[in-house]
Amino acid sequence: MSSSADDPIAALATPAASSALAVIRVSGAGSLELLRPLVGSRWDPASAAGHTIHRCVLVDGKEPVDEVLVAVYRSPRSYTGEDGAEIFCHGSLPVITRLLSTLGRGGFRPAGPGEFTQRAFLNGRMGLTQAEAVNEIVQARTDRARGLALARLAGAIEDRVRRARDSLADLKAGLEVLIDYPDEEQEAGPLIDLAGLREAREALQSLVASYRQGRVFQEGVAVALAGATNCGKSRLFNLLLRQDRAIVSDTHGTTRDWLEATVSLGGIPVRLIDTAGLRPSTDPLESEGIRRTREVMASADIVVYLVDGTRGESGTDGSALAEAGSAVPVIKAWNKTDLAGCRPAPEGFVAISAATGSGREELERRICEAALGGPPKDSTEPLVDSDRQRDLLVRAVAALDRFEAAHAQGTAADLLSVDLADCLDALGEISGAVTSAEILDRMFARFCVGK
Ligand SMILES: Nc1nc2c(ncn2[C@@H]2O[C@H](COP(=O)(O)OP(=O)(O)O)[C@@H](O)[C@H]2O)c(=O)[nH]1
Ligand SMILES: [Mg+2]
Repeated sequence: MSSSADDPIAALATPAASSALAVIRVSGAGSLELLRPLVGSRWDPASAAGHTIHRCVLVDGKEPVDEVLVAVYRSPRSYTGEDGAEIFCHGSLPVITRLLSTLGRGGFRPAGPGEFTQRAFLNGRMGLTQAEAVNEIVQARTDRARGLALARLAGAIEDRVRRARDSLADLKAGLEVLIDYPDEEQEAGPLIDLAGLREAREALQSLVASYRQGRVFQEGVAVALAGATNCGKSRLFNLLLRQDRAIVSDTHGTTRDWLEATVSLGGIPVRLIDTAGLRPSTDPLESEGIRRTREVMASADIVVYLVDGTRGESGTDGSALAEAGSAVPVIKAWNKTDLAGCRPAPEGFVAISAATGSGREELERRICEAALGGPPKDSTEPLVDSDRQRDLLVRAVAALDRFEAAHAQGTAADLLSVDLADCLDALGEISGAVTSAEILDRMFARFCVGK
């Protein structure tokens, strides 16, 4: 993919599957002229105004292909900043395939992944963190992840980075004065505003710290439910899913394979895994199930380990807990607290009843905290999701730390300005003010085609 080109491109923006409607997007210099022979003779796309919609039959040569709506966009008031259109056609695979091949013969090149958004960035329609947010909102799996991505799309991160960058650029200008007129300091007082620098550092560091939570809301976590046979794993699985998925039975060893389903807990996409119960077994099928349970427990992000409170903790529980606890965070739950024969939950266990649902909120809160590595941040705080952004933020903060240390040692202004320049470069790369074609190509390659 060439990142400077504005040649006409086309791509399907909706899934290649049968649906009521599909949207095909075209963009690039001359794209409206290229549409002219495809729309019949009733109107001329090349002379249509921007933000107008036209109903027509698209033709392949003389043969009609589909009746469609064409939304026309004019540069620069379009998503990409170029002339372009969105074609709303019927969502059948034959229609989609035929229209794409017609457009291809008509002079449009198939777009690469993220190419529309890449052009939007290159044409100044959005900053790089917003371009990344476009992909994040497309990939969001919970309502919370959607909200966080939308805030980034609106510029939540862009704004913070720009503010820090502006104040550091002022600082750099002050330093430059010191370099050019070294005697100025005595007369003008210190030109280095350390308070402003620290404030910028704080703001950037808090974005770095938000990365883990940002990732968790976007990527989600795998949570394995484990424990002895009949402790209530499958019933808890169904309770957390709010749906009867797993077979619940008082026959020991009912669940043999593991089952999984995705649920949103506190806005985090959680892949919940119900496993075969742990107990010594001579049944080869059950033993295989138990072997898989151990694998799932070791590879999960979090293990919820259940103990049947009417039976208490066994030796098997003790060794399984020790094994899992050395690898992943374990939340211990004491189940069946609704039964009269249930013993009080020991220290360190969350008391729950998979039957009545009591203790569910506390268990869900503990799962979220374990996933986020602490209590969730205030929902108005922007969270960084991109590892590219995080790495650059870390670089910017490290440069500021070097600056402060060097300043404390009385280092000369021209040397100090090197650290500041490094910080400003890193911040410039975050929003894309400073960037290379190679970085852009790598970033947009992760997008879907049509975005
Ligand atoms: N009273 C009560 N019964 C439960 C509770 N949790 C599970 N059970 C029962 O315990 C038995 C085993 O449950 P199940 O979920 O299949 O256990 P698993 O082997 O760990 O998956 C079933 O009869 C469930 O109805 C609970 O919290 N309270
Ligand atoms: Mg089960």
